[in-house]
Amino acid sequence: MNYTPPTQEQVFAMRVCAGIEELAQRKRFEAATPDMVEAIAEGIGQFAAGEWAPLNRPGDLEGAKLENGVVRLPEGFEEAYEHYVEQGWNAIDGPVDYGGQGGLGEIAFLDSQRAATVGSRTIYLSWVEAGEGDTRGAVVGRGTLNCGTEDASCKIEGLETIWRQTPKVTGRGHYSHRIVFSPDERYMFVSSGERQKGTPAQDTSNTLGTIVRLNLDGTAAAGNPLAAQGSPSDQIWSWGHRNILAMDFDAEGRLWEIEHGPAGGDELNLVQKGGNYGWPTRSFGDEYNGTPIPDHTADDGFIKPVIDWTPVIASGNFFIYDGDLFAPWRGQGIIAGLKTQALIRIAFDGDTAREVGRIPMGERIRQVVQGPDGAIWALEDGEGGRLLKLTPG
Ligand SMILES: [Ca+2]
Ligand SMILES: [Ca+2]
Repeated sequence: MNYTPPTQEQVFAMRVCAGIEELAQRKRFEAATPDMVEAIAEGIGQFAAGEWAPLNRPGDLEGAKLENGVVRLPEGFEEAYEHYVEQGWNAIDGPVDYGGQGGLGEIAFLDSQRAATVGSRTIYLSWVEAGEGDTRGAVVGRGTLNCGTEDASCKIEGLETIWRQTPKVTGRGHYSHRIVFSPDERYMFVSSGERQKGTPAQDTSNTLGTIVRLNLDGTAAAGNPLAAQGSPSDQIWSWGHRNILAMDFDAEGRLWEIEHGPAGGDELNLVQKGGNYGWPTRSFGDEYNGTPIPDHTADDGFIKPVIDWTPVIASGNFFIYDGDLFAPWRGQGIIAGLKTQALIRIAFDGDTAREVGRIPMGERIRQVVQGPDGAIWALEDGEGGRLLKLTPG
């Protein structure tokens, strides 16, 4: 097993800082010159890394501000977090089932709702909820993030659960629960992991081991390939997936995903309507106990990975860069490497791709996102993990 979940605080901090950076800019980053993280910057020359915050809890950010004068936390940040955890979802469905590989999975905003001012916008969240008899499953909720115009305090209001992974099963593995939107913002794609159960990924009467394509209200979108089979099959866009923590659309509107293999066999896949990606029947990796799994072959009837990695890279997430600050990286995928403790770059050429760079970071990297100004934000994994803002060196 090569994946541990971020704390809920870390996920939240990452999205607040990078997804709605202007909020952070207004209240927190009145900062000072960021400290250079010399261990990273030296000898790499590709970027300078400014350390903005250690992230255990929002309160720790507050402490950092006092200690070194560099990092400041927006007052609204902590308020929003507390509202989110204690009032937001508890008011709807009870507590988040945090543990194993799940908890708070994703916070997502529509690109079209990015703005120079904070104001109000729709917020999409994924998390894990408990079911009957020691079972659990991922869900997606939607609400409104309202931020004050004067003090940047924020509240999530009207949070409703709009999608549930089906069925809930035992264990705490492979929720996936990533959220991305189609470029036209008509559809929400959610990665729905196979919950470490293997075979459900080939059974399209459930949504485990799939990517689902939904309307923005969480209902099955029209035109899905298994619509004739009824619910929940009508949500499915592709299947035969294992655990997808990384998904993004490229500039041409193609959806790419990276999924964790078992012992070996991490995959970059180009996601196609009705595609079956082979898990658990085929994998370039083998079971953790050494039991062989047949490799993908040309005639196996499944869609083959565009890149496969053995040993695994263990991606935390990835995004396709479209900013200006790192102009040579435009159009490339930037992957957060957990086990690899690196940022991994991949270049696309039509429907193919290849790895073109691996930047050692010295720590497990949980998540990378692109900020509005083209800077890259990277979050180290685990307690004490730092939030780094990367700009060209
Ligand atoms: Ca596969
Ligand atoms: Ca194999």
